[in-house]
Amino acid sequence: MKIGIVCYPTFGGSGVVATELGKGLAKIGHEVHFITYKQPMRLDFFSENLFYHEVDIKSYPLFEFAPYELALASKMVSVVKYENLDLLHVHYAIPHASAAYMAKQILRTEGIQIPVVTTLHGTDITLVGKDPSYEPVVTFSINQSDGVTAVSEDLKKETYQYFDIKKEITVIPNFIDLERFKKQRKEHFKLAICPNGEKLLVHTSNFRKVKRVEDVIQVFYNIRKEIPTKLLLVGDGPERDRMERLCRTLGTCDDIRFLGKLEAVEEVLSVSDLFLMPSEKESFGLAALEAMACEVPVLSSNAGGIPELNLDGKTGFACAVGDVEDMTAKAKIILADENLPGFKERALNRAKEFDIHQILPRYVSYYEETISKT
Ligand code: GMT
Repeated sequence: MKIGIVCYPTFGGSGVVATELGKGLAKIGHEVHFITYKQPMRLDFFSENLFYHEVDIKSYPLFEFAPYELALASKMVSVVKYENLDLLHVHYAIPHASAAYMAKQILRTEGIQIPVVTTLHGTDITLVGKDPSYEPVVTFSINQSDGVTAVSEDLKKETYQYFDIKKEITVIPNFIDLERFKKQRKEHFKLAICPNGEKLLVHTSNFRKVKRVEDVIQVFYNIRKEIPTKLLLVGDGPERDRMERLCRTLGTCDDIRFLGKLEAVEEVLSVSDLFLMPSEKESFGLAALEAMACEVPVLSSNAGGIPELNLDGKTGFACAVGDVEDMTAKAKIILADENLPGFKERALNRAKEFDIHQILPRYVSYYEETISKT
């Protein structure tokens, strides 16, 4: 097949999923055309089946906001037409699904039919999409898509709850490349960070409010009173400054390292004992899956789709959002020397259920089904 993939090319989970999906499809012989405003992260190599089309956003003094959606729709039209695409797969409803609808209508006037699959990732529904400033367009463009997928059962449920959706939503969970995300021998890292055999906690995110990074620091602070522990914070975003101030107030700065944005996050995960994800909302929790693939158990909130991935009491624990006391107690259970190996093994086994080789064929079948119906 010839597939066009539209996504946000930044560090966010939806962009990572879209990029890895495209790379996986290209590996098994499909031709994949990425359409975005910037070269996606992790797409920095040559493959005969991968193409990148940059959306050209023209500015003009009259525009306070350049109309990205129009530039995107125009680019979709030309790529579908000149590359003879069979299907467009847009990741994240806003504004990709509505731009795809516009492109589809334009192409129809030229006698070209292009099926559109929209994948919902989370904040496009739970945070941004249901805001009245976007809701009518989101509802319309989801209903106009030829196929709709969501990354968890919970996200599917929330979508039906908040929007008047007539379409069937198919759940295809996120996936992981186990050849990249696996425990690596990086003992020298561990020794450098934890010279006295301390336990190592880790959190990776885009440091937005929804991630509740303050709970990570608070849980760490509580554990450290009893167990020698260090904390690595990977990523960056709007909450970073406030978190640095919190560390100073709690007097924990010596035991916390802010690593910023890291491409090779698997190296840090390889030496970690516990991954923390106390998010307020999380449709799936891709970062937790990456940790589990590196044999790191997960202490999470039970928000959204996280419990579909992190099995409470088995691969870690899923506590109520904001219940820092319970999170501390559960973290201590996981970190106990007699429990940790079991949690690590079960985390890895669970991650294997989301192996890209198992999930990718589900997208391929979904594409074939959608094309045959259009
Ligand atoms: O979590 C974010 O802020 C980024 C966001 C995105 O759209 O890139 O992540 C969402 O999509 C990921 C990939 O499907 C999911 O793993 C995340 O759980 C989801 N985030 C939220 O629902 C908050």
